[in-house]
Amino acid sequence: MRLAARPLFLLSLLSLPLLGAAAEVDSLAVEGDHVRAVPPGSATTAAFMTLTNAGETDLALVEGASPLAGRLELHNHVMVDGVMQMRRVEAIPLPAGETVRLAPGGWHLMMFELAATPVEGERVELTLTLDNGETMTLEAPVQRVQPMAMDMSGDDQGH
Ligand SMILES: [Cu+2]
Repeated sequence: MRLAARPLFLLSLLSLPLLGAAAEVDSLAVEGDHVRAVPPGSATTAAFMTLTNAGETDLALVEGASPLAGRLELHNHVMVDGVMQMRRVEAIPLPAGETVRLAPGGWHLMMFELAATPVEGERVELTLTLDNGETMTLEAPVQRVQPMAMDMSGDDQGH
């Protein structure tokens, strides 16, 4: 039952320190993390954020997980024969000194097998794993996200 299941994976705001959505692991800063609000019954959604590697060592995001999603994949959009398609990738590179945006039409965290519908205003726990073994956990707010115009023609809509 959807409503009963929700507290298992959506965090209680009362139990959280008031740190905001940003998180930091050593040299990596996360800003603007959010999960796309989707219509009830949707099987998938996506998470977006801006990652800045302020250190001197190249990093890569190699894994993501969330209690909301039975499966989470790293995705990118690529142009194939003039058509934008989503592709699973093994890693999202985070070069030293650079800022990488996970945004509609580009890199994103694809969330499958949703345990419930993420509703605007809620927060969703996301755990990111880097190639150096470090992990960070975010509490990403659920927000409405405009799909990229090119997504509208295919079944990749909204990712
Ligand atoms: Cu995707």
